[in-house]
Amino acid sequence: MERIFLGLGSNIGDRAASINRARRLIDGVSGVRVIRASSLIETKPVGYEDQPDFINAVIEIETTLPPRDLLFEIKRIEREMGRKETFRFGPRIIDIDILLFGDRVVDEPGLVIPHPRMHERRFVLEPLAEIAPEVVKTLQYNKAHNPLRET
Ligand code: PH2
Ligand code: MG
Ligand code: MG
Repeated sequence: MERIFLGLGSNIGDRAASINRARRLIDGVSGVRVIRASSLIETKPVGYEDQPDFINAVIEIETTLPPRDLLFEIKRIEREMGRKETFRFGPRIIDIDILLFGDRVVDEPGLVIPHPRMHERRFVLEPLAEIAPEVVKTLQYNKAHNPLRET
């Protein structure tokens, strides 16, 4: 069984309600089931700092959908929840990112898996470690032993 993890974030409006609603909408997609959810944590904005604090969480799902179709459903839910395109790393009512899709590697326009910045983001690693500590250990092992790593 492939283990699939999604990152959720919100820093506009009722942030906790938006995370919970996103979780329910994801669970409601046909062919998708949420099997584990982390706690909600409050985090300082990373990347672009002049914006409100976030609430973040990570969920584990099972799905029969391939990554592209899952991404399509995620984008539909973001739109349905009122997400407006602002600027990169800017404030958002909901952000849903595919972090890991088993051990698949995808690098296409608009879809990169594993999520390229997840390894350096505490707002991802902390809730991920809560629901899947062995996955975070593997990520950190791979990062430490990858001969192509920088520095
Ligand atoms: N998402 C970003 C940029 N910065 N910072 C926090 N704390 N949480 C986020 O979810 C987040 C961020 C881009 O998606
Ligand atoms: Mg994001
Ligand atoms: Mg996103």
